[in-house]
This record gives sequence, structure tokens and C-alpha cells, in this order.
Amino acid sequence: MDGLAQPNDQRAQLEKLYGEMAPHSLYPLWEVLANLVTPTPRSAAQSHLWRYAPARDYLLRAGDLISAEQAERRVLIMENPGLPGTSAVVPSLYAGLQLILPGEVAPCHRHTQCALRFIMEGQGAYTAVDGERCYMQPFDLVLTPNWQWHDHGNTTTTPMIWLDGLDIPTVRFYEASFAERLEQPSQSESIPTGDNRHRYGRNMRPFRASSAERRPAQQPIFHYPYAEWRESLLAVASVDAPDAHFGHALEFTNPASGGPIMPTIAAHVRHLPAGFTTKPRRATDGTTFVVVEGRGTARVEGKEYQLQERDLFVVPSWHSLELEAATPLTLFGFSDKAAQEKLGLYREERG
Ligand code: GTQ
Repeated sequence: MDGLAQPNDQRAQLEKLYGEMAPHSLYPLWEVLANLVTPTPRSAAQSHLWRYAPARDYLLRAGDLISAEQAERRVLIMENPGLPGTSAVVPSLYAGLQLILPGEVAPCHRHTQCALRFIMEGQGAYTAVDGERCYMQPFDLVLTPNWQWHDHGNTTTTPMIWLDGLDIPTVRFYEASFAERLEQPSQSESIPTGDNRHRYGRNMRPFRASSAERRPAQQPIFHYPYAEWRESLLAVASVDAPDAHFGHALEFTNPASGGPIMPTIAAHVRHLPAGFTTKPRRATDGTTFVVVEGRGTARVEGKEYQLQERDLFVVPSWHSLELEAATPLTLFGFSDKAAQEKLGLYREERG
């Protein structure tokens, strides 16, 4: 045959070829290349706001119907409306609101997914991580790194609700999920509360690491109290001029590496003075936010969200975000920036 088929013929012959190849699991790249290798990110995820009050009502109703023990984890998944059926808030990460009622225990298990908790309400229920209990206060950040035993318990008289952030979709992508249950519902308390912070949270470390190393060396700290991060953020805000794109921002770090809190998840807090509006900025990490304090507006690619205390919202990859603070506004956010930076993928653009 001489050269290529004529256009009409070509289409027909290509279709015939595709039809014959498909049963052999072979497909033409040229039909899909532009959708696979895009010039800029195209997130299927959508920006979305979850008001805290109605989410809380649904969660408390679930609390009347199913126990934490029966559910294993009583959580309402915050699924991105653009990612139906995936249990994902952004393609790589999962978010949910977990409730534990007075007297309840969420039984002990461990898994290869790593988790963060950001406390929404309640006083003093605990998460136990590899033998050490951490008593949680609103807006504390608590970690459950990969493969550490954890159970939650509420010995107080009020419900406790927190945001769960896990890398469930990332682990699913890599097909690397392992999980196991401890036989007894709660692990025994083998390490005194606060031990992780005493040993590793004061810019010190055990002098003889080998004998005193109770936690995995690469992940020594799991509690970042609100009282401390708030004091730091406000102190910085009283000294620096606000950054045009962030206001004042501090990232939580893992003291073992100086890097992000966990291998797949990074978390930060930011504070905007009353009346401050940020310039638009976009980044490749889709970020899930909690409004810790204050009121304001988030503008995401032309959509406006009015923010109130404890509301949650998500800004997908490469969606431009502008924040406007009506009052002093404090936000917590977590994303997959930790993983993207390791893979050399992370990019941002400041408008
Ligand atoms: O608390 O261990 O939201 O295993 C999802 C899976 C929480 C947990 C979630 C979990 C947990």
C-alpha cells in the first residue's frame, strides 16, 4: 500500500483497527493523549463548603443509631461532589467527621493509612497511639502515623467530634492497604500521657536514643496542641506584615525530619488580620480547610463561600483561592503537598 489512507477511509480503517485491538486490551494513545498529559492540572474535584452545624446534626443522629464500637469508626465521610463514589475529598486524600460519645470506645486497630485528627468540639476525650493517650482539646492536631496502634475513648460527659484526614485514596492507588484489629477494644496504657512531647517536643531528644526510643524515630511527635500553635501564630502575626497570599502561616513539622508531619500529608495554620484580603494563589495540592476562628469569604475560581467558625471547605488542585477576612480569621488546612514534593510534582502560582 502507498502512504496513508485517505481521510474518510482512514477513520473507518482506524475504527476497524480499534475494534479488533480492544479485545486484546490494546488502545490507541493518540485518541486520548491530550486528556492524559494535560498542559495544566484538570481536577475532577470541585470546591465545596460543608457547614458545621448541619453536619454535626447528622453525625449526632448517627450517634443515636449506631455505637462507635459497632461502627468501628463512626464517621461521616466528606466526599467531594466531583468525585462521587470515591470517599475522597480530593483525589489523593480522605476527610471525615468522627463522633465519639461519652463512655464509648472506638476499638483499637492499625493500618498502613496515616491519619490526622483536628478537633472540632468536646473536651478531653482521648486518642491512644502506640501505648500513649493524648487528651484532646478543640483545635488540637493529633496524628496517627502509618501502622501505629490507635483507639479512641471518651471518658468525659460530652460528645467529642473531630475532623479525620487520611491518605486512604493514596494507599488505595498504590494498592498497599493493610489493617488489623487488636483483640481487646483498648490497648493498654504503657506510656504516660505527654511523653512524646516531653522527649521530642522541646527541641531535645533522648540522649541514649536506643534504650529510650519508645516511638518510631522517624515519627516521634503526635500531639500539636492548639494552645501552642495559636500562641505562635499570633506572636508571628504581631511581628510580621501579612504575606500577600497567605496572611500569616505556619506549617506543622515532624521534628525528626524538619519536613511535613507525615510522608503523605502536610498541614498548616494561617491567620488573616480583620479586613485583610489575600491575592489569588493556586497550587497543585488540593487543600481541605477548617475555619478555626472568625468570619470571612473564600473565593475559589469565581465561586464565593461565606465562612463561619467550624465550617469546612475544600479547594481542589490548581483552583485559585482568595481569602477575605471580615474579622480576624484563622484556618487550619491539610493537603498532599508532602507527597507531591517528594515526587517532584508540587507547583504553585501566585497571582
Ligand atoms: O480513626 O482510625 O475516618 O481507620 C477512617 C478510617 C478514621 C480511625 C476514619 C479510620 C479512622
